[in-house]
Amino acid sequence: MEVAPSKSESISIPWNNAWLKHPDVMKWVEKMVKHCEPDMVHLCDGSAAEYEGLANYLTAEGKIVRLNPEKRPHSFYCRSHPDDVARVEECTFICSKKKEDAGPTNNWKDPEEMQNHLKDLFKGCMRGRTLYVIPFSMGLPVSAFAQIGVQVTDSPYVVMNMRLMTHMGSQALEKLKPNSFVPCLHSVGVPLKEGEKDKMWPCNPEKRVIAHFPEEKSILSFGSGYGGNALLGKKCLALRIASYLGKQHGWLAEHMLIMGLTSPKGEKKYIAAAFPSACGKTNLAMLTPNLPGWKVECVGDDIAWIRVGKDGRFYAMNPEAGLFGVAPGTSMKTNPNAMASISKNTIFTNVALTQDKDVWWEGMTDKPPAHLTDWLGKPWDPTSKDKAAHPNSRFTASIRQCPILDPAYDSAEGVPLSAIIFGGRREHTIPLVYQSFNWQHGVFLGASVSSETTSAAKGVVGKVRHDPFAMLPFCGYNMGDYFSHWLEMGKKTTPDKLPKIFYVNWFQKDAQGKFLWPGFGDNIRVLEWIFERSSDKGNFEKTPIGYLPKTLNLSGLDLSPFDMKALLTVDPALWKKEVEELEEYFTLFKDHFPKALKEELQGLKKRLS
Ligand code: OXD
Ligand code: MN
Repeated sequence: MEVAPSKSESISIPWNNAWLKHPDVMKWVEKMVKHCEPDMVHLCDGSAAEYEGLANYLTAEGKIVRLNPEKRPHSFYCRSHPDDVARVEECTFICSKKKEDAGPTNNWKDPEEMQNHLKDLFKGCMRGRTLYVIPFSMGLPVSAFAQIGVQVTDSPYVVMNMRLMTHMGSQALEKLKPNSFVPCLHSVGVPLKEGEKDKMWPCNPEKRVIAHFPEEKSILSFGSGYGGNALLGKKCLALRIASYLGKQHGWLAEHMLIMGLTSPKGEKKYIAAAFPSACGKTNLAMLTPNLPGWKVECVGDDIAWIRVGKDGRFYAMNPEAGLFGVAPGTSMKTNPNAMASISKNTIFTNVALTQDKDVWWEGMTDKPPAHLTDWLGKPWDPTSKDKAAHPNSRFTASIRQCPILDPAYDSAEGVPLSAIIFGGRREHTIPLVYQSFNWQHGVFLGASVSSETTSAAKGVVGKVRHDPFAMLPFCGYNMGDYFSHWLEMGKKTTPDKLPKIFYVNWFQKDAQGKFLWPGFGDNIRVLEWIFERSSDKGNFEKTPIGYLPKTLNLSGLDLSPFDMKALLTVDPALWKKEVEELEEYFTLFKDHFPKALKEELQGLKKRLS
């Protein structure tokens, strides 16, 4: 087969002064251009005009739809390929030099082998396309803790999303120090032949690979254009690479929301909470309290970088600039603040389209509007079992649009944490809320998180799996060493300065399969107890698994005492099974499993017997 000569030989990259200050980046980009062989190169400045230009281009190509400006100003709608709708954990690799350093919960490939494989895949992969160069900062560029990445991609949709999700453009370049950027190479993996018409959503599912090289701080992603697979600042940099950096330099990169909580007396505390994907972090981060006088403000809804501050307290910052939330289930009832955040300037992917060019998804309203087009682009039949929106359909919007954005989002240091919450989606066994006895026991609670799988990742939905610290898909090194790192972090300060650790489960069901707890705005009742307990106040009773509330503030809530009792029960028989399960799971980590957590497991066993 004859291969046409590459146009990239004759490409001149339009370097300007901002880039000329970064010869290391220029050299890397030149290498990528030569290898990927695009037809054109665009250096992104992150401006509104650039965003507008890309939106116009994709609209003209029919790849995105401009929504009705009267309903959803300056917003866009996009449909992905049906096989490119979620993170693909089976194609995600940690390529540390030693397999042991990736640990038993990550897919591992030898870095050299993976580089060779990817070298072949990326060769000429951008033919017929434009290569975009995106400088971006995770963390406010003014923060000493920011990490600067440079993503090369052939997806203009990814560029648009990166502008909302990261601090992108010249501001990131200005902050960049020599030889310190994280190179992030991404391609949808579909080169075009001369004159060939592009697909609506080009992707290459058979060859998908998302590879991380923690020791050399780089990321390569091939074949997917969706979410965490393609917006490389988010899961790849701010969690997998950052967790490795955190282990090296004494900090934590976590899959956590950060919220400010002000009591009716005007006292304010910050709380971070880790839940697996699609388990309600965005809803909790923006909660509208059902108890008078309480106020919630949102610092972040997905990722927290946590360090010990000069005063010995733990400080958390949100490295992201946007919200990439699951749309189904989001409504004026469940999360009015999220609905306000996405009322304009938003990109919607894989939701349903209304006749008057607005968006809809399951749970947005009780009754669907007539004549919807579903996420596959077909007229939707409301009587069919098929969903109009994909369960992992998403909205992308700047976090600045959140009406309850906490002013301390702009703090370069982050916010001091009073409490850390872990949680999962479990039908039984795990009570509504309990508190750890101390930091070490709290680390044990984090290591014990398990949850039903959701559609945020490709695969079976609803199966309970262990997801320690809600980091199973996001930890960039050996999870056993990660447990030790958490234990070490607890020794960096005095116990009185450590955030208190809690575990919650909003998802218990009764025998008929009905949720016992109303959740959403009523979760403030649990937060109130956590708020009190984080200052060693409030009621509690000691149980084998931790401190449980004797009561919660249920004023104004119609909940039967029978259900309340069930929500706060520790059933020894179920817990014995839970512990057996955990003991079996922890053997996976062999000698990387910390002794202190073995002691915690034995202690729990003893208390239950
Ligand atoms: C996400 C996820 O997109 O966790 O935040 O999958
Ligand atoms: Mn997430």
